[in-house]
Amino acid sequence: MRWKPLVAILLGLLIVSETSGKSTEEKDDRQVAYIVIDGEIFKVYNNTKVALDDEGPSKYYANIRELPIHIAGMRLCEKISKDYAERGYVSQDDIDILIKLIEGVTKELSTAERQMLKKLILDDLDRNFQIERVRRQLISQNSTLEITSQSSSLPREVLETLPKIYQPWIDILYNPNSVPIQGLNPLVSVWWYVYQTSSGKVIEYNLVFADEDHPLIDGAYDVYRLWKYGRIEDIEYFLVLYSENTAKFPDSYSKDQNFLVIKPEHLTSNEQYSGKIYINTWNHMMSSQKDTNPYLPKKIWTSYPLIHGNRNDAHCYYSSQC
Ligand SMILES: [Ca+2]
Ligand SMILES: [Ca+2]
Repeated sequence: MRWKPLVAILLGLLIVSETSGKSTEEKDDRQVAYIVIDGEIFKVYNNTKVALDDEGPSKYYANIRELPIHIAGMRLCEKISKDYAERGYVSQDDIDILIKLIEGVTKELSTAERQMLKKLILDDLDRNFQIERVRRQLISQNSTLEITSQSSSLPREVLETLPKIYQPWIDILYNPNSVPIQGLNPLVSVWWYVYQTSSGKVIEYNLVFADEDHPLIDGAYDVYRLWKYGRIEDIEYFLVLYSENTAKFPDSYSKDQNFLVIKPEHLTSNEQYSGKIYINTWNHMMSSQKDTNPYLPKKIWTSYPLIHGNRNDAHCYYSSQC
């Protein structure tokens, strides 16, 4: 009968931790205040902690003393994105200043790490440009078919193409000893949207992950994404060309890259759609045919929140910028 006292102790510990957890939250809630800077509203807890992203499952808080750097970073990201959209290139000085600002709220990077971050930022700018191009193409072929978001009336082409998503467990489970790939980046939701084009129906699937973790410069890259997108969640997409049963990955194709690739390439390709989506890299590049990490155990997602909306709807649901 020795287990009884042990169970009682364990239950006691659970009750204590539950109670203390709640009291901390209540204390935070009581002391919440707001600060408005340059038209943006920030939530401040206990006069010290600022919520920079508290939409969706992943949160990002910063010390209030760092707030001016974060705001400067957000504004510079806006300018860089605008310059890139208008001119097709950006000032190297702006990118260097952006990286200095990122270092100001994370840590000093080595020369190699700075180069790595610069490449990630330039790839990201280019990628958004390409994604916008694909969206315009779809819309120009689109006869604006809007389909209801009621799950009871999910269209047949969505029911028939819902993906099974294969994600490595190391990306999902929390592993504090595996720095910086600590996990906790599970699939959060799947968004669907149907375009009626001149060559048939095209289903857009956006997959939302709680975060993504770069193997070497995760903190710095997270801050860039936070400034640029107003969220920590990572959103990747693919299209299913229904009549051909083809999956198209615009800048989201992994090819042969595997999970821990240091300098991932955002590739574009079409494959026969298998109904399976393999998440092959840490930044969630995909393939419908090839698992590039056959030795990593995986979670197969067959259950997930399924939400009607396009890429921008998914972005705005999780971003503090919309
Ligand atoms: Ca991360
Ligand atoms: Ca990603």
